[in-house]
Amino acid sequence: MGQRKIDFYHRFAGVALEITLCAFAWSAAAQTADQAWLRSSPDGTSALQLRVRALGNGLLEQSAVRELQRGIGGAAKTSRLGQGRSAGAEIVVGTVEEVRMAFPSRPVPADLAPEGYGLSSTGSDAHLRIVVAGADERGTLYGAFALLRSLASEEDVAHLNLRDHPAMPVRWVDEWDNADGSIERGYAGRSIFFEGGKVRENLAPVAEYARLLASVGVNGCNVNNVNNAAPFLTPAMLRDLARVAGAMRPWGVRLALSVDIASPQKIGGLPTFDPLDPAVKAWWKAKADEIYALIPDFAGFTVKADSEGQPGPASFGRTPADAANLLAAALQSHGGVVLYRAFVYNHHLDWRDLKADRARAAYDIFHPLDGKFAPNVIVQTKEGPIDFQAREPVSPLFGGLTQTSQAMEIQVTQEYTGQQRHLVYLAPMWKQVLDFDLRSNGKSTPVKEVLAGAAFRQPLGGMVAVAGVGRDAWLGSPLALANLYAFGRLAWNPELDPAEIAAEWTRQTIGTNPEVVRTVVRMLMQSWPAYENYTGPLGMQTLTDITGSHYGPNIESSENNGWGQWHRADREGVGMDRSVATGTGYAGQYPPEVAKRYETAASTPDELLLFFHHVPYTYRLHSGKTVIQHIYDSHYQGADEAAKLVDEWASLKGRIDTRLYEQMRARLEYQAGHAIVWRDAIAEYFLKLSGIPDEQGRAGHHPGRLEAEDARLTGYKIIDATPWEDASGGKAVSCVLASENAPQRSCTAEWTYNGQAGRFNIAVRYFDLQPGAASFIFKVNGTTAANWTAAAALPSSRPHGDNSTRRTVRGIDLKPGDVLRVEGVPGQADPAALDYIEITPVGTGQ
Ligand code: GCV
Repeated sequence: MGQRKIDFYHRFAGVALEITLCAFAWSAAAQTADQAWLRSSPDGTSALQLRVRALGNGLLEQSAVRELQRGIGGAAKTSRLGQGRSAGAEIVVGTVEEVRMAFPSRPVPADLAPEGYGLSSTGSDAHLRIVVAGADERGTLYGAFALLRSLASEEDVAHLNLRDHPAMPVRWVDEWDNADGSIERGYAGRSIFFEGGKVRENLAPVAEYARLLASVGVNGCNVNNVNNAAPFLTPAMLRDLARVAGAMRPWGVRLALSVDIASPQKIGGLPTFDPLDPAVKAWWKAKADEIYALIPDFAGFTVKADSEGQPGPASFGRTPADAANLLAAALQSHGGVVLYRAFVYNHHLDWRDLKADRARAAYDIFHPLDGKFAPNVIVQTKEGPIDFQAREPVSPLFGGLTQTSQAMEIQVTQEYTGQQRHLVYLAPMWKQVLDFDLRSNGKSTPVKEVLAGAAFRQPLGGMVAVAGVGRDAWLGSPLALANLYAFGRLAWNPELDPAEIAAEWTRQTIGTNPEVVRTVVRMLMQSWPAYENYTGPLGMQTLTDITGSHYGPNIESSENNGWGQWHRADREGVGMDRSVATGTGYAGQYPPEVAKRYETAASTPDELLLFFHHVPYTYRLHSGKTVIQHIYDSHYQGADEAAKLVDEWASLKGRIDTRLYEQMRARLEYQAGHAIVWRDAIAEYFLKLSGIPDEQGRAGHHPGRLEAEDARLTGYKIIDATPWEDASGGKAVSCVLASENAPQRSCTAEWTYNGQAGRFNIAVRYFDLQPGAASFIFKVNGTTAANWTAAAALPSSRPHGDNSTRRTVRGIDLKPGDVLRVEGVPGQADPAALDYIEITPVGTGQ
């Protein structure tokens, strides 16, 4: 879209526009799109005298008109636009054919691509007419949203003449919702679709979600988990699912379902689910017919098979192509597609075998099947070869399937990237992947062109985001919504710049004040590099609890098991040798130019070095640093960057909605504290393992830290942390509940301050366990300086990096001899476990 400077508002209002977030949006009780980026008039009326009309009667055109009325009303109210000056002006919405018939003399784009639109305006003031012409009905809706985005971005809508269309046909979200209302890897409460084994009665949030999706061009929503999908194909559930499809239909979002390939046996009563068995084929055909009778615009199936315990065609010696084509045949006459996931791997690998490599699996299994898939099958591949880590190389499969339509799966729900408790704007990562040039046949082959079907001339292709929205304000954290927005925008146009997308989102969501926009964009853009720095840099992957929560640090959890997320850290060095010459051979799965780059440590970029090579800790990076020093430096840098996010946000106080400000302030402070938990766990783990000190003397030295295990303890018992790196010094104290009959009422840890007199910030690091809510009181010389309840919903029920939390009490005056005391009061099963207090002079850190 062009960068024309606005005079629309001046035309209508003659006032400068500065939209500030309205308080109603963040406090709304019902779950609405207003909680995300679609702001509308508080009372639903339009203050702007601008007629909006549709030329046709189609459902989507009506939605487009309603949306324009609502959006323009909102812009008018919030921007205090004057009334009446635009009387007579109008916005007209229609398909290209309708526009041509209504305005025969008006030039109309003749060759719009499917789902595309043209926006144009003629006349001025009372005679202004803006025409939204869609290639089809969906195009009219997308055009309407584009017009609203132009308004929010202050572009000149009085001189419009532009057209646009989506780069890729498949732009879906996948939800991993279970029928019981839980969501696999969801971090925003319970399902908006299901509860108690059924579709929810109230589907208003589903309609609002579809509205949000449509506003960024998303055209499909797969509503159920890829694990345990069989119950979703029962006749009763399908009838209920038709209501879900109905709720999304006005927004052009088609329903899709994850299916269990063993369904003919599990729910169909057949003795087999062999994809080549005629009875199985007939079962799927009848099932597809049943679905389309209920949901005529049904989009298709997503399949996870032979993966992580899900059944698959391998049980019968059949291939993924056999299974995909079975489903494709059933859907074909109805226009449905199959998204067959390439996330197929053996999770019982032998970790002692240095040639074993999970990263190889997708290519090894799917590349030999290239050309064998039916035309309505799309192979859906995660962006990297492992599993949504903080950084991975691009999956080589994108270059390995030249005769198959492909989609890329990414995660909006932040499974391995902070679970929405950490601000991590992922669009820069996705953009790197989209732009990555695979150099297939020695020619430019960026991933985005593969997904558009253009690189290898395939009929289909696209992007799919595992979204994980729930009832808690969609994604739990207000700023996490920038990821959902950015996914839609990049799937529509992968050429867009993530910073521009962030600015666009901020203007629509938080405010248009240029300083506010600059600050929020800076924060978003800094957030992924910061997270990568304090979790797992150099391509080591996220060094988290691989077999559990996927949240806090747990460095060895990936080793000595069959899951294959190995980093192979030992006393001498770290990293996985994936070279062809001496390693697993994974590097050789890329087209030759890229394979050559990754084959040697010297030619591999620093950020992926340890993904491809096992090197000594003393190995020098291109940056000139040794690997071990980089590990120390990046973790300290990442934690500092997380602390800066708090300061940046603080600069917005009073300039943005108060409730939003407070919500995010608390989240960012938590993140800054948890970044220190991460930093210390990893820096100290590698210090101990390598025995090589940090040149800057930081790792393992914490001058202001007073350990709980060294305190004068009353009631508290010293415990060993597991893993050891998750608590400072490997130990903590726990106010262990003695027994149900004689529970500990409270415990205390007390220290005498021996440092210099001055003013300090004092961080208290404790463990906020599930279930229960312990409380803490921090006292200086017997006077309470702070008290709080530890009631956050963090993973894990034992003291662990998942729930290790820092709370900073600021501006405390201390002199030698002062007594510092933490009183912990257990709450249910939360024993008020405590790690340390840390005293830092004000102005020198957290
Ligand atoms: C739906 C990872 C996640 C699983 C998820 C799986 C997948 O392993 O941790 O929760 O299962 O990916 O993508 O199928």
